[in-house]
Parts: sequence; structure tokens; C-alpha cells
Amino acid sequence: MKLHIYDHCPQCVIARMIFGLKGIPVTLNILPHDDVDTPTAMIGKKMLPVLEKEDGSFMPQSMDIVHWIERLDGQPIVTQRHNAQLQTWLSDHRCLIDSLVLPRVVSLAFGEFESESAQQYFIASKQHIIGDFSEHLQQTDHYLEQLNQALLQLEPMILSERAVNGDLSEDDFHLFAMLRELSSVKDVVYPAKVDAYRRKLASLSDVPLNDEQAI
Ligand SMILES: N[C@@H](CCC(=O)N[C@@H](CS)C(=O)NCC(=O)O)C(=O)O
Repeated sequence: MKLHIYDHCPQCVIARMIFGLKGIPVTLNILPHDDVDTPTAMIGKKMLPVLEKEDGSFMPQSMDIVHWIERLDGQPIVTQRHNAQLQTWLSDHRCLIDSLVLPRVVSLAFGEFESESAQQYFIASKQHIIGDFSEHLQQTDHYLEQLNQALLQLEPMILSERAVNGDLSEDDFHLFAMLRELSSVKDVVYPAKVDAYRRKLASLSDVPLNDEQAI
């Protein structure tokens, strides 16, 4: 199977995680961010992740991919556990995280941004949504202050370093994908349990953090 992704993209991380967690091999294919034709030929629009199955068919939507892979061997590992408070935390901080992450990822060594035109495509489309990247970068100290406070609120929700709700659940896919996005941002202060969780999930799901290239 082949998983078509953008490396920086949280929904693509969600889809990647299930392969690592279940030890199912998959080939990752990182598409240039300005390649509209390839995803459109596969699913009718420019949106990743897309799973290319062994029979040549294509499946979009990160959580659909998770559930399909999850059921493949008849040994599901994702429980129905759910923490509504965590879901609220994630949605409450979506804007803050976009403001920190999006202006940075385009300058990092992600395969989808190798060409100048791919970078420009990303910058134009995301600035249209969140506003001028340089203005967001200027507010880094203020954003980091808010984020570091928010991470202190997150910490008590993490019940185990292997699973936020104690056993693996969909919440882990959403939370780890967000923390993996954040790993592109330098000087984030991770409370001990949050740090242990993101490192353990990176290892279990075989999706490396971006700490080393964070800016
Ligand atoms: N509901 C979809 C959303 C996927 C999604 O939003 N993908 C983004 C990348 S993170 C995308 O391909 N956007 C088109 C673009 O950036 O041009 C899923 O969960 O897979």
C-alpha cells in the first residue's frame, strides 16, 4: 500500500500513525504542495492524505484510513474511549497552533516544500486563511506564552504516556497529530507528562517529531 501525504500535515500524520501502531508496512509518497493534478486524478480534488490500496483503489479521509487499516487484520487496537474536555482543548487552541505552525513549516525541510513554487502555493493559500505570516512570526513570544499555559492545562488529561485516555483511542490520533505539528516550533515548554507522551507516541507510531529542525 502507498500513503500519499504532505509531511507537515496533521491529517496525514493521523493516517500514518495507524500503520506504525499496528506494524503494517506502507510506502510513504510525499507530493509537492503545488501538485494539484495527482490528488485530483486520485480522488477528484486536491486533498491529502490518500491511501492507495493494493487493488489500485484510492481512499481519502484520515480517520476512514485509520478505521480501514485498523480492521484489516481483525485485531482492533483503537478503543471507543473519549474525553470531551480534551476535544474542547484541541479546538480551543486550533487558531493559536495554526498561527505558530503554518508560518514556520514552509521554511523547514519537508519534501512537499522543496520547490519555490510549492512554497509560494502554500504561503498564498494559508495566508488567505490566517493572515500575514510575518505578522504572526512577530507575535511569537506572545503566542508561546499562551501555548505554554495551555500545555499546563493539557498535562492532567494525559493518563498514560502510551495513550491519553489510558487505552489507545481516536483522541490519541488527534492529540499526537497536533503535538507533532507543534514540534516544528522552537522554545515550546512541554510539561513532563506532555513531553513523555509525544515522544512515546512518536516512537510507537513511527512518526518522528520535528524538534531538531524547529524554528
Ligand atoms: N478531512 C480530511 C482533511 C484533510 C486535509 O485537510 N488535508 C489538507 C492538508 S493538511 C489538504 O490536503 N489541503 C489541501 C491543500 O492544502 O491544498 C482528512 O481528515 O483527511
